[in-house]
Amino acid sequence: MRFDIVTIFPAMIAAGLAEGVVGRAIASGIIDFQVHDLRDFTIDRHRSVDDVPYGGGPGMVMKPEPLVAAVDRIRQTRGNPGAVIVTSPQGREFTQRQAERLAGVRHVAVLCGRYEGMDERVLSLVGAEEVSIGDYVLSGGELAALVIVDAVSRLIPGVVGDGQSVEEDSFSRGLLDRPHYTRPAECGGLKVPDVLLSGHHAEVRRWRKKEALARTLERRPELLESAALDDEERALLDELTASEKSKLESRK
Ligand code: 4FV
Repeated sequence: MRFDIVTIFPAMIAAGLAEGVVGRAIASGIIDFQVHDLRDFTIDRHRSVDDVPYGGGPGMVMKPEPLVAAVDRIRQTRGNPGAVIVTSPQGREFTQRQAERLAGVRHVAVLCGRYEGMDERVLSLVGAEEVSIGDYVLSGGELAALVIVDAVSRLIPGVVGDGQSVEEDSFSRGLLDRPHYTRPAECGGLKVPDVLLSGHHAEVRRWRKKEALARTLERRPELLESAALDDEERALLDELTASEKSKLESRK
């Protein structure tokens, strides 16, 4: 998997990807990743990356020329990315599905916004898509770029040691994750559910499915509409909704 990140704060990106599974994947070469300092693509002796907004108003806007030049350079030196992303609150919501799509693209460039954002013409000039990591305003797109690179990298074979844990990830099947426990069996008076100490693998698997469904039903019921449930999960969900209904009935 190849990533190219364009930013005015290269050190922030390098630091954010230096540790953990992604850091190791970069060190081992599974992930080929390059950061590009936007100031290297400026055209004036002040290395300006921003300018005052047309029409007046507060703040500054990122100039189009350095961003276009940076993407041109990436295309010349690193090959044509399958996706060019601009991280911004105006973008399409970033989801696990989007992460899977980008993992399939194999080469992604990300342009990090700063100030009030980029000149709108950049999007069409470089053929970029806007992606948002959430409905809040960051001081820059770098943290969003790190979120995207991390979520996509985990899906690349060999990045996460035990591939199984990626398959069982939250949202990989559209459900919230089940609870996790480890030693000691009792902590602060709180016990680990007996089923997990039982050694009954089938019972454990059934309990974990039920817990993931119960959490999703309680906290994010809208996710159930698009979740890929197997027969056992559909039966468990029917049980859960039935008991929900009876609880509601009993309250009346
Ligand atoms: C953002 C988000 C975000 C907006 C102005 C950078 C900032 C500044 N990016 N998801 N939410 N970006 O807030 O992706 O340019």
